[in-house]
Amino acid sequence: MTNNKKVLTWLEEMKALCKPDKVVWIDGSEAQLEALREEAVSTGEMIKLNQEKLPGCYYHRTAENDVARVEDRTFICTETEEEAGPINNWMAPAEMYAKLNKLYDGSMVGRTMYVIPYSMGPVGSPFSKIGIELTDSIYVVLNMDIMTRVGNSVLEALGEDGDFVKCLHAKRDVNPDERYIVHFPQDNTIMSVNSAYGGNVLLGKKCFALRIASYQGMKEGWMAEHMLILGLENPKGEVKYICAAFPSACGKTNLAMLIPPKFLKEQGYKVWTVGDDIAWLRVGEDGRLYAINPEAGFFGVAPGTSEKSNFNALEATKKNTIFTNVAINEEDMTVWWEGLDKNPPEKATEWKGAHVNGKEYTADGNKLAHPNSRFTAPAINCPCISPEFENPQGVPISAIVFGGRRAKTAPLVYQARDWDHGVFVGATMASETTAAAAGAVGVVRRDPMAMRPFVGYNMADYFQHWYDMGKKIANPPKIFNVNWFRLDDEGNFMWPGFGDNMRVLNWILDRCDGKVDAVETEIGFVPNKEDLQLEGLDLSDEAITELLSIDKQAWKEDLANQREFFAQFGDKLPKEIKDSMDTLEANLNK
Ligand code: GTP
Ligand code: SPV
Ligand code: MN
Repeated sequence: MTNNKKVLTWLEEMKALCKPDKVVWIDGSEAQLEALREEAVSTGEMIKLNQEKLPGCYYHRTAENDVARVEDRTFICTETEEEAGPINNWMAPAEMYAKLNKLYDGSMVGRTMYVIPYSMGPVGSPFSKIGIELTDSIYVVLNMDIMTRVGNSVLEALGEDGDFVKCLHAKRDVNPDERYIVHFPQDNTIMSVNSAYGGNVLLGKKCFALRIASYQGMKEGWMAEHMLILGLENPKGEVKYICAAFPSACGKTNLAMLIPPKFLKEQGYKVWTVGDDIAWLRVGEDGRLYAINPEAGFFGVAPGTSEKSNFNALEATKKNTIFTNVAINEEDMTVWWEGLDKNPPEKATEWKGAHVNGKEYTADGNKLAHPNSRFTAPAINCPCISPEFENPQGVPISAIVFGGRRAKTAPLVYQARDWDHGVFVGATMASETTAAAAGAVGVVRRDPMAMRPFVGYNMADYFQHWYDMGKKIANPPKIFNVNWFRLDDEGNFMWPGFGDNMRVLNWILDRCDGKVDAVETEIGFVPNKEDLQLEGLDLSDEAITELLSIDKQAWKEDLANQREFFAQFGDKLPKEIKDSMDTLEANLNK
């Protein structure tokens, strides 16, 4: 345990509030975790899967009303409303604490409070930060153990006087009307109540590593971003690193673990995964931007994950993995989800727990797995995990890529003119909403830097922070935007995506190396067709032209929407954004 007085004092206060029967410190030992797994199985909280086919794997089902992040119940409670800004829900801290304290009061009577010391980032890395999560859910303990570095080594690193993020989670009765996911950035505190779903309760992930960390980064001169990190190895054995920010369920895990098309694989191209969801970025002594992945596992979207689409992710889930809200194949106690293969199990338990004939059930258009069902897999299981995954200094970033789901408007790829224009490209991102958050799916909304749900302070200040960082990075990464999701008039994806995205990554790195020219358009640089490696693709010349084309009318409409979106920031909006909109307008009117 620890002599850290701040930890002990806070723990006593939280015990007095929640009134658990028992307090258990998580030490990170396999024996303790195994006992918890057994306990969770005995109470039905988890189901043990086929231990021959899926050793160390378990299944968990959440309540039907508790299957995704809840953005409308997520709050940033800063002293003033202006500090939280117009995008975040806000309430005065005193008022929110009073409201929450009533909900936590006695919430753990008859239950156990688990104390989870965890590190975001390798223990002891200069990038890393420590959190302590108190929870009454074994599911949370076991997931946190996969997703972060947990246990005694963290307490040692914290020492007697170290600071940490205070995280309190109580499951209660998962009442959606009293569900709150609340951040107090100025108090280093996160409070989550009435949920048991991933992003709402694994408080190291979105709550700490993005919302609190983005605030810390703004204060301390670094960045916390919703980005994958990958290393692309060329046939000479050189590895260059790329960060990419796509909104939830828009392809980060897939891109991070990409397997190149055959002809590129044969030439020696390869992708290494450093991270699939979150990057913490700092300026290195050489003036380059360096990134670490603060997480230790993947909390990935299950549906659509197959041997063909993402072999590496699927491999990662074959041992020591927790599956949430997928379907169970009752025949052999393995798992199934839409897109795994074309063969739904006949004897299946669908995600809500009903026993069904999977073939008949899916034939009627029902889904066996929830669209936001997930796997929690240790990063070390991934066959393409980067040798730099644990590097405490991080990896140097050559390119930053933004992207979203856009049926129209956004071309396959374009490059920003410079850092400041790149910030504008990120700030004007828009994407169709997905099942990763509760609410409507498929609605285009502005999602700057894929951070709309995750910036822990005023987004106008966040934009300014990006501009400020640009001034500190002597050798900044080049900035790009991609869109794998353009649709043709019949509603089919025009670009094959997945492994073939490697073709776009190679163009991006060629641009970083100054190896290829590009066409300057109204919105930035797009590829010359002949510079894209298109061999072996079933793609007509018209289709590729269309994918790279700029529809001026559509962009004029987008610009009008940008102006409307940015207007809500009033005088706080950085002048650079306004200038970039004016430049775009002038370009489109030329
Ligand atoms: P979060 O974990 O929510 O942050 O999601 P993510 O950004 O990691 O998305 P992920 O890679 O899990 O992909 C989400 C969905 O998009 C899956 O159903 C994928 O099959 C699909 N997808 C990923 N890449 C592509 C692509 O290149 N083209 C198409 N058409 N679909 C893709
Ligand atoms: C996302 O929604 O972006 C996720 C899953 O990565 S969650 O942990 O629920 O946020
Ligand atoms: Mn994510």
